[in-house]
Amino acid sequence: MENNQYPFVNLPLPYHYNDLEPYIDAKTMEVHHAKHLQGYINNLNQVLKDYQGLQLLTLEQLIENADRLPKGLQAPIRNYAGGVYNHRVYFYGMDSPRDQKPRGKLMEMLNAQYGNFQSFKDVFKKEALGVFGAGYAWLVYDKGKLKILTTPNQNSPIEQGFSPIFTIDVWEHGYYLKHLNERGNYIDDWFQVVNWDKANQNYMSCIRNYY
Ligand code: MN3
Repeated sequence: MENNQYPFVNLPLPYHYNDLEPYIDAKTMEVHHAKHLQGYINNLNQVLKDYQGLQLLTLEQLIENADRLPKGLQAPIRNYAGGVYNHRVYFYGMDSPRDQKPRGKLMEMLNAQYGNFQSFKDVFKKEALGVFGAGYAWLVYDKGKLKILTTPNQNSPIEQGFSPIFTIDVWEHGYYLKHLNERGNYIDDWFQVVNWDKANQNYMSCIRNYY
């Protein structure tokens, strides 16, 4: 991940805000990236400003070590470093709608574990719908296998040692302008813009690091 240390900046996305239309609207993307993610970046920099030791840690290291930080820092680091990391995984995990199917080794593993792509989507959607309030649903890699899990707020699965393949942000700010209260429609639309090349790359690097 680029810009992985203090001071954090909001990197431009590798696509335009309107490139995910008609599935995710340009206004939502703009507010989400330029306002919400920017807010997390500003808050994280503000927290780290007075802690030179912590400024040397990567974004991942900050999150992975959150429970070893002084009590007063744990929640801000979890919320803000998590907010930056999780949003980056979410934004980089999307691309303009193309061939909306997994490929390569990732597709083989999804088929092996879930039967077929549709069954995987059904399970993933059910989990994402089940997130109470704000949070994320993730496909992660865990010791040789894929796993679907959810996290509340800005908690990140890397704190528990899981490696993300992709994530969907189900905070309402990610879909309310277009999909209103219909989170299920948003999840269906998000599946049309998943960047499966990126997902497969993430999966391949998980496999390489595991074996
Ligand atoms: Mn968000």
